[in-house]
Amino acid sequence: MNKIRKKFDFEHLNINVRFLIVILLTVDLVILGVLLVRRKPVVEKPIAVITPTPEATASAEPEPTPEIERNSLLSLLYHKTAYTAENLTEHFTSEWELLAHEPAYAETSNTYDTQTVSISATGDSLSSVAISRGGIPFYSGVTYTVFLNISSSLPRKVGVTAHNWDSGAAFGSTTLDVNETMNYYEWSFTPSSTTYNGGLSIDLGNNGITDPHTVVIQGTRLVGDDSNAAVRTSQVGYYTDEQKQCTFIYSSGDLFDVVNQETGNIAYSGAIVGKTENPDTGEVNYYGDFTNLREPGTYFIRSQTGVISHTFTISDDPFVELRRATLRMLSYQRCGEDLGEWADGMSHPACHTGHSNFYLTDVLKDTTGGWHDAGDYGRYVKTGTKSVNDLLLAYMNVPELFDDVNEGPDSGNGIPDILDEARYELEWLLKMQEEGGGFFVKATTMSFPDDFMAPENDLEQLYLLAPDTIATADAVGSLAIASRTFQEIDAEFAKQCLEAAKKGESYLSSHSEMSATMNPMGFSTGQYLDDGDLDARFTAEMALYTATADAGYLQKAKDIYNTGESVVNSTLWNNNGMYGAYLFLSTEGANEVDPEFYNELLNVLDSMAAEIVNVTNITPYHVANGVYAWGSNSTIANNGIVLSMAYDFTGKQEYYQTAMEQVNYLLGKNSLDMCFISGFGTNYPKSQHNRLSLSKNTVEIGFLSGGPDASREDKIAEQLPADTPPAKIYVDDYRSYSTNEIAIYYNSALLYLLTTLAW
Ligand code: 9MR
Ligand code: 9MR
Ligand code: ZN
Repeated sequence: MNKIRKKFDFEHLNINVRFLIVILLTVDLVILGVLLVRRKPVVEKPIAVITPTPEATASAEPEPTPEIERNSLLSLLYHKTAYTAENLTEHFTSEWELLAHEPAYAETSNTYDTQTVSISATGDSLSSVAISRGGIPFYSGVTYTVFLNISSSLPRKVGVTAHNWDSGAAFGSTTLDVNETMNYYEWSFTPSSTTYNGGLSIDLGNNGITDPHTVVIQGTRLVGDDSNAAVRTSQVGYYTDEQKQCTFIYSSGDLFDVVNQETGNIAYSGAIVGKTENPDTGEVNYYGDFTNLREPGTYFIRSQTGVISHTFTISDDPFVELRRATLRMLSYQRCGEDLGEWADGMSHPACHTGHSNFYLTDVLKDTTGGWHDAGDYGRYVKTGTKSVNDLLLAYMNVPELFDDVNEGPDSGNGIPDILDEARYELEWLLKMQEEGGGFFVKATTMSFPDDFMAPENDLEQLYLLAPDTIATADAVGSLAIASRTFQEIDAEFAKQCLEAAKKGESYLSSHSEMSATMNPMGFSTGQYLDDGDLDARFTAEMALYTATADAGYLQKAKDIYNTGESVVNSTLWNNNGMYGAYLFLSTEGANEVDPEFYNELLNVLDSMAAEIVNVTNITPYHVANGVYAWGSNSTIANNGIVLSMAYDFTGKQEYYQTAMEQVNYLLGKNSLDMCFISGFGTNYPKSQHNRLSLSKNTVEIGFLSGGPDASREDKIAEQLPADTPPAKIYVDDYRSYSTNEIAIYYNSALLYLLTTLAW
């Protein structure tokens, strides 16, 4: 793969610089900001949130123009999706010819749309007499149908064949039983290769009949049905210097153009290649590459057969607005705070303000604040912490991408909005710690409220469910990271985070067995079942080590690692050891402290990334997903995070590009034609499972949907046809919570990618 992009200006310093990114307590964040300055400041550029689609010319049955009908006997209603008078004319340059090989003899007389063939001698074979024509482009994989009315004064068999005019090779043929009655026939064929000089013949020679007779043919039509063909791109945009690809669904010809939306000019042309069967989508896919188009602008793709894409931009930062909206989504999820004017249609008074009851005790605790987890109003430690990690690491990676003007609740307070947002959850997290150091797993009502319940009206009793080692380890990790991030901003808060983290770690040390709190009888809110805590414990110890430089924590992390359990896999809420590995790898001097362990973790990260690339290489959309399960979009984003992390330390362009392909998938380069983030691209979810937007009757902006779930875990997904391929089991319907719910940790993963992959 080409070296397309260097992440840092000073590439040779790449790794050294990265050591500094996640810092020891002593390193000054301000200095870091300077060291990490990227090629250019973030330019505020308004990006149209809703981009217009080029006029679709799809399925309406085309009408041949009168001129064409006059001049021809075969109307080529060429390619359903692409029909225009212009290309119709083009395909009529070659006329029907009558061929009659001696001893055959025949004459034709043509009137409007009708051809009369008088055959006085049928010759030796069926093809001795034929009317035929060439010059018809046939594209492989497209199904063509010939429609005609035909009669014969003597009953007889008539042959119809489609072929390559130059080589004579047949694409298919059929025999029609024809008699005195004018009958209507249809016949379809699918060429197995493309030719620009295809031919059609109607064979009227000898097939047992030698007596003179007359055949009348009327209203012949040829339609190439490529109405299932489509082309998918990101519906938002591509970086100027990034690899740029589009995926074709079914045959769309051999060539494509990238058309400038404003001028109509062709900015780039390329080949459609790489035919691949796609079992996940049930499609045959092809792709086109337009990496070399680097001119900023708004474009769409048009294939040779006229299939067109949605519009997209090419620009120096196509994601300015998207990054803002993805972050602002978390502000909408704030619980216990009046969402003021900034929240527009989603404004509401403070919600869930009552104390929470530690279930089955008489303890009442203030646990107000934090984010609503998803489309429900539950607040869960296991997922909230994952989101905090994404925010803090995104900020620590590229602080200069974040400002204080995000039009969110704390904009203008002198602190980057992304840190305000993380802190909102962290303050809640601190309240979720019990005396012994453990963290309650969640604060929720017993069951989910009605789908249209406004947060401020959800007044059922809130409960805390018992601490477990998973939630506690997760909380320790996030608080320890925060203790570093906030050091420069608010040392007092940083200290509070660190102390809470240490106390949580003591709890973990005295609870060496995994515990996992389940829903007691009567509870039906999210369980977030997880089958192991070692990944979270590993990240907790590493976060504390990199926050304190206390070798004891490193030793514990190594001990966990050396249990032989696989703990460093991903950044998913339930499998998040990769955060710990990343923290260690990016800490200055880590490779000197423990070179062997450093290399071990680097190798694990590198090979995880290589494995993900392998998966993407066999999926035509280059998507890092083999199994479409609940939250598949988040799995995809998190695999993107692993790739991005691996890129940080290896500089392998392939990892960068593949990570970016995950973003492209989420933004529309997928079989469903969806930009999965509400309010962005042309075709985005408008009915997400989200109680806040449902109760306020608003389509929110910047919310990532969970995506296809082949297990069909709701009544709406169940209704999709039985043969729907896995990657298409998605419904933009709020009742389809298994495919169209939103969640804080879906958005945070996307935000991480949009940050670390930014130029
Ligand atoms: O709204 C709930 C959503 O947040 C959860 O992800 C989902 C699965 O636990 O459940 C949703 O609530 C549904 C409940 O489980 C069953 N009755 C219908 C509820 C939403 O329509
Ligand atoms: O992500 C969870 C999925 O794996 C489960 O099958 C499903 C049903 O229990 O719940 C999902 O998690 C939801 C949680 O229970 C409540 N908040 C929203 C979560 C995402 O949909
Ligand atoms: Zn609330």
